[in-house]
Amino acid sequence: MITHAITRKPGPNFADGLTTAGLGRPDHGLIVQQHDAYVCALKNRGLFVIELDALDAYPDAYFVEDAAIVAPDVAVITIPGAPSRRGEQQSLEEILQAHRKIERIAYPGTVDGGDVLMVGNRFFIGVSARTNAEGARQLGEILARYGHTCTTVAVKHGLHLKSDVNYIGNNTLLTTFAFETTSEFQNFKKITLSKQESYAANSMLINDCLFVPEGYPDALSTLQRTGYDVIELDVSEVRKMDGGLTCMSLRY
Ligand code: CIR
Repeated sequence: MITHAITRKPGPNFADGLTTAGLGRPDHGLIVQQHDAYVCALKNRGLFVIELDALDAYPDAYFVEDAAIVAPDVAVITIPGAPSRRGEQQSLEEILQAHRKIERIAYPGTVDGGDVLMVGNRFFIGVSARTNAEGARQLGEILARYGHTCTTVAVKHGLHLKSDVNYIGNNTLLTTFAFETTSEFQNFKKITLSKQESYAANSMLINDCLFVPEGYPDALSTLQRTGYDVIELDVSEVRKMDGGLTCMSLRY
């Protein structure tokens, strides 16, 4: 049961963050509205939300998911893969130490939390342009010490593993074509999205509710058939910065 979330407000300079999306410059007023709606939706599902202030020096810092991994009994503070994001993790560590034992990734290992998919006590760690093999190795070793099983998965498409594949309960993965036949995921049932709707693979399960990005009608109707409550949220400005629903919170 998820009871807590940590979020961070997007700062006025959030549009200076990293992006490859090519969808135009995002609007600050609009992302603030979208972020507020996101936080509000988490609270409406009963979560206690710890809302952090923007970090002026780190325009991508509202993507809090990348700077830490929160497992049931440990939080692992990462070294983000992008040099411009290294330093976001400090203020998260201060919060998380009240809730979990803290472990840390050590350089030259790098890990972005967006590459870490948790399914019960199994973790899939994407090795990507951001999470290197050494980071994945260290994270695997730490999580194994806490009784978790880890499997690495090559991310050859998209920014992070969870840009393309997310767990939605009942042994089911919501995925794009990129991971449909990945051998590491062979024992899961899969819902594979069409190319046009692949962005909706970054949907987020919060207990008995699925948060889905707005604007993907086929994904929406498929997910409504799962029996979960489904909530659509507009994240158009977040998408322009290569982010999505899971990236904007740490959930535990
Ligand atoms: C970045 O490139 O690092 C940010 N602009 C986007 C990070 C998105 N995070 C995520 O998918 N977990």
